Amino acid sequence: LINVSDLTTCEATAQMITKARKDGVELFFDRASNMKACPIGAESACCKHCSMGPCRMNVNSPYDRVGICGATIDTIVARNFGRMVAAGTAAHTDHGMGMLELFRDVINGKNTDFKIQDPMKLLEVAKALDIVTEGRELKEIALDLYAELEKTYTQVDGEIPMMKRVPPKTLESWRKEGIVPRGAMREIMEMMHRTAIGVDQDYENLTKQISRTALADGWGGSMVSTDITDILFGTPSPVEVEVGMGVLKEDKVNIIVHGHEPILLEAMIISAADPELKKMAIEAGAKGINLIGMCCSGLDALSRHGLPHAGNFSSTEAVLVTGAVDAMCVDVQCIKQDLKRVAECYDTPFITTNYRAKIEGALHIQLDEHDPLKCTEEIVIKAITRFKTRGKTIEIPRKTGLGVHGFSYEYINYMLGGSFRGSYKPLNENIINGRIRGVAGVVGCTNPRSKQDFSHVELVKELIRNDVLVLQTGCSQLALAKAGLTGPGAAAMAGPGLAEVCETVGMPPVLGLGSCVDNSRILIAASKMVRTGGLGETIADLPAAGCAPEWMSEKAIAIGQYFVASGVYTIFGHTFPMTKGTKFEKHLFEELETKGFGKWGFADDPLEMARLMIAHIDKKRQALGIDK
Ligand code: NFS
Ligand code: SF4
Repeated sequence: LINVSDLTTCEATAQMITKARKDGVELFFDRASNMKACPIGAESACCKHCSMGPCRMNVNSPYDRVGICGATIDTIVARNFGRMVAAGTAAHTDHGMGMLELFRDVINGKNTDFKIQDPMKLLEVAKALDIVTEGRELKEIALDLYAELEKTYTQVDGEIPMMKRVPPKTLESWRKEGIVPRGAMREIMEMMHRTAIGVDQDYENLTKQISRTALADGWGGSMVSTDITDILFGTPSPVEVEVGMGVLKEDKVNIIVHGHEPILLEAMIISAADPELKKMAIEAGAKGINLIGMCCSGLDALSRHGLPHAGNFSSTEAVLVTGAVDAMCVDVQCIKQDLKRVAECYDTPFITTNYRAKIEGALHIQLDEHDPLKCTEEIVIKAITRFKTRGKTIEIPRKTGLGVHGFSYEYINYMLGGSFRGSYKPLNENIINGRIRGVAGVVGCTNPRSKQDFSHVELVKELIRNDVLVLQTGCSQLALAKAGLTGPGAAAMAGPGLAEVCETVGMPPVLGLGSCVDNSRILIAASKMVRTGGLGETIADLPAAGCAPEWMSEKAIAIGQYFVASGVYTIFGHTFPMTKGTKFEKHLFEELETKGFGKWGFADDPLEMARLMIAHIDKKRQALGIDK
């Protein structure tokens, strides 16, 4: 067995891996060390798109053969990459579509448990999409907004609505390249079609559709999801939150919600506050109900309501090992199938709630969008019952990280500009005068094939030390939160320029923006920076870079590609689904930049990631003539 200290830098997770080994319970860390990655698959050099194959290429000499149909290595790697982007885009857009349907049901009174919490944001998004708002009822505007946003998914021709928010020069370059998305369903369908046997066999042409599909995610499905969720449940503003397994309470009924669509956790918040259920919990001997989020659903509720959060993707099995979880309920995405078995080992009820994501043998309680509390109340009751029969072997790691989260792009405006929905001018000015060297997005998953949290934390430390302001989302944000770097105190670790800005404004140098779909907040922030002026005309001109140091999901590849297509240099860590020395590699890693897009990068070491990002930021500063 591998040393626990080589698997994670999260103390709580380390403690639970040790306990699980003692308890004889296998976790995914140990499976990852036992499962050797296939060297051909790791470089994406195989194809199984038809039954003449599967065909394997030679990664050491990629051009020495072709597939049975004649497909070259570039075709094979590009097609595989395209299908990853299609899958990732499908995940984010299906999630966004779900939120949009909920919005429609709320406006039409089909769901009465929720109501519109941020009408101001509703008006703002409507105005951005040229919907008339003057002298009209909110409901009328909302219905128009629904109809407009539905096009993000279903439109077959034309440009998706959010293209109106793209900086004009960036949009112009997309039009020239023919990559403006029409509608997500159309783009995903075409991507799947073009990557089938015998269709698109030109890696440059495939790359165009790969970009178009990814843009339908970032500026489409994900962006709609973020905006609609803000409208329904409130736009985040800074809130102090405790993160880490120490948020579990020995004397309370602990319920964990893990997954991605905010509806389950929002409904759970209502049920956990229900006086009758609270009374039931107290009668069972508990001091109350302790609701906790994990992964992206948790990040949504953490940003909006300051709900405590137990940790990221690599800790979802480990948290069950505490024995203190009285129920874990899940919806879609990043739900490891083995959670069911680990939960069973500790007598924790494990419940799936979305018909799209059942787990063989697991209890399923369907959440009905029109009556969501029926499902969540049943889960709370199950958790209370389990609390009553809890075993004695509970072990809760003490450690938590206290930090500030919930930085929407609107709030960044307000914070730096002085008035709510004010301006990005102060941010741009601080970049131009050099106090802030540039902006970095550090995002994405954790992965058991790399030491949990390590690269996220070391990379961010190095960036802020060099005066780079860091924006965060996803499991990466939680890594930094647990490490205590999301509080204002972290300014002490920042370079002198960034520290000065942070102290003046009273903000941390690391701004947590929320879940993975909230990467769209970074796109809007970038767009505002361009529109504000002084930093070039396209997103590609900004002194900015992105990184997902420990990525694992296809969703991450879709996100990376929409950042690259939007103009951002994007580095992925530890692995990359690419055969080295191919033309497709050169295309993604070099040529796209010469066409005015961003480009992909790869690095294994966090300091190397930081070096590449800072060098890129400096290159952009130089091009803007602000390198002093
Ligand atoms: Ni993003 Fe959220 Fe985490 Fe990765 Fe999974 S939870 S959507 S995919 S693992 S950051
Ligand atoms: Fe092989 Fe071509 Fe079939 Fe792929 S599509 S499995 S390369 S024959």
